[in-house]
This record gives sequence, structure tokens and C-alpha cells, in this order.
Amino acid sequence: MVALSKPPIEHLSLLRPPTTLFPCIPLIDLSKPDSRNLIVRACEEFGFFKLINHGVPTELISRLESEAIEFFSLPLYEKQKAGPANPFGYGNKRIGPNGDVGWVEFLLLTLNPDHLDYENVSIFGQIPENFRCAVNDYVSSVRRMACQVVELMAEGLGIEKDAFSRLLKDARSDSLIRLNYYPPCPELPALNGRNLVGFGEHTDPQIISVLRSNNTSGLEISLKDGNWVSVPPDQDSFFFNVGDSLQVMTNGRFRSVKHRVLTNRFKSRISMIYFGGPPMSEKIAPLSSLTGGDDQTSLYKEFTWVEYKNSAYKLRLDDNRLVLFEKI
Ligand code: GA4
Repeated sequence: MVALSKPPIEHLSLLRPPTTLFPCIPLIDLSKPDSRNLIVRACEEFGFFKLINHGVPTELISRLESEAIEFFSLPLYEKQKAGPANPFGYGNKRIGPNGDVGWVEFLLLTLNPDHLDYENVSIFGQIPENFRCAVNDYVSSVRRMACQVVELMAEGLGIEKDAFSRLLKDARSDSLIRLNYYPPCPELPALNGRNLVGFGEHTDPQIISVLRSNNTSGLEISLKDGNWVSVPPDQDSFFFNVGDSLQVMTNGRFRSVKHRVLTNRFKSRISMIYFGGPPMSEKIAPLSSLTGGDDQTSLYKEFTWVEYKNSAYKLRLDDNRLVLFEKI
């Protein structure tokens, strides 16, 4: 197990894990013809679904997972050479710039070609070439699958097939990959049946997030009624989250799902998340194909992705980042 550094444990939140397992997690089989309608229904009801028969080769998944395990097993001083995450690089407990903390270590890497040169050079200066190849091969395959899924989503909504995928495919797409390592939560009497929060509740800013984890539990999502349910892990599947940008583009029809991760008492959890985002200069607004071109029905003001990001980085993890852009 890897030792984590400051801030001290008292600064981390504790929560009792929910007793309810996600009762009816929407399951999408990419090989089935009816998946487009099921995807739409899942995004409306939960903003979340599990994808099977996804076509991403197991070899690419296990190669990146092994590289990540190798990285997180390095001595702290070695990992710190790839940090601090500001916002990209190696991070340990501190999440974002505004005081959020969790029982987690991570590597956050930008895939945005405009940022690569100056942001990632120092990280990849420390990380061997085979790590970089594992990231690139994994991302190419996951991005291809994500595009296929958002195209089915668009078809299910009855709008232009490339309404969302053109943003993920754009050469300037501001997308990210995050590798999270959650060590087992220590057994302390003070915890009193509760677990340390690994990653506090939040919604994802981008269009779509695609998560793959090992078989350790911890991920929870918030349902429409505000109840939290835990998502049984499945290392052979991918989990999709609707992000804030997709909620806006669908004029609130899809839910940007609130989620969090509690640490497991006995096992470490490792997750890899691809965040598919738009290019920096992209204007985000409800699609006219969904509002019928009637501006009156639009729930959000238009904003650029860079405007959203600038405001997001001034907020805390659990803040609602869309209120600023809601029409009154
Ligand atoms: C949440 C989703 C992604 O992990 C992330 C996070 C980002 C970061 O860790 O730098 C943020 C958070 C996330 C939203 C608000 C800001 C920015 C931390 C934070 C407090 C990489 C992202 O894109 O937004």
C-alpha cells in the first residue's frame, strides 16, 4: 500500500456508505439495435449507464491499469516529480485549487493539443515512454467508443448524428484523462462505521465521462430523489456519466449526474476516466434542434467552454457550476 502525504486525516470527510445498491442500473449493450433509445432513457432518468460489448480491447485496458499501478507504487518523492497537479500532473489528496481534499492520489493529463506542449512535458519527462503509449492507445480506443455512443444518443434524440461527436473528434477538443488511485481506508476507531471520502460529490463539467475501474466498490451516484446508491463495480464494463455541457446542450433533458467515491476498507480502487470535452472556443447552448429554434424555451444562456472553465476553477467541487448560466 502507498503512504499518502499531508493534509492530515482530520481534514477529510467521513460518510456512512449507503445500504442500497443501485437497483436497476441501466445496462446498454452496444451490439443490440435498440441501444439508442435505451441510452436516451438512461440519460434522462439517471444521467448514467453501464456499457457492455463496448469493443475496447481488454489488452489496452490492462496495459494502462498496470502502468498506473506501477506509477502509484513508486516512492512518493518520485511521483511528486510529476506534480503538483496545477491542474495537470500528479496530485495527492488535494483536488482542484480551492481546498477540496479526498483520500486519493491521481494523475490528471490533458489531451488538448494546445496545452500539451507546456503542461504535459514535465509529466511525460518523468513518465516512461511505455506509459505514454499506454495512455495514447487507451484514449484512442475509448474516444472511438465514446463517439459511437454519443452518435447513438443523438440518433435517439432525433437530431443530427454528429451533434456531440463532432466536438469529441475535433482536433482541438479539450479532453482529459484521469487515473485515480484510492488506497484502502485505514481502520481507525474514530471512523466509527464510516468511510473516508475518496472523491467528494460533484458533477463533471464536460460532455461525457467514461469510467473504467477495477473490481473494488466505492462509486456512488445521486438519484433524482436525492438518495445515494452505490454502483457495483465491473472491471469488464464502462460507466458513462452525462456532464454539465451535455445537460445544457440537451436543454436540461439529460441530467448531469452527481457522483462521489467512498474509499473501500480493505481493497484499493483504481479508476481511469476519459472526460470528453469541447474545444475551448466552442459556444455551448441548448441545441436549436431540441428547442425548436424557440429561444424562449431555452433554459440556459450561451457561454463558451473557456468561460465555463474559468468560472469552474474558482468554485468548490460540490458547487453547482451551471447556476451562473441559467436563464432567470
Ligand atoms: C471534476 C471532474 C474532473 O475530475 C475534473 C475536476 C477538476 C480538477 O480536478 O482539476 C475540478 C473539478 C473537476 C470541477 C471544479 C474544479 C475543477 C476540481 C475543481 C474543484 C478534472 C474536471 O474537469 O472538473
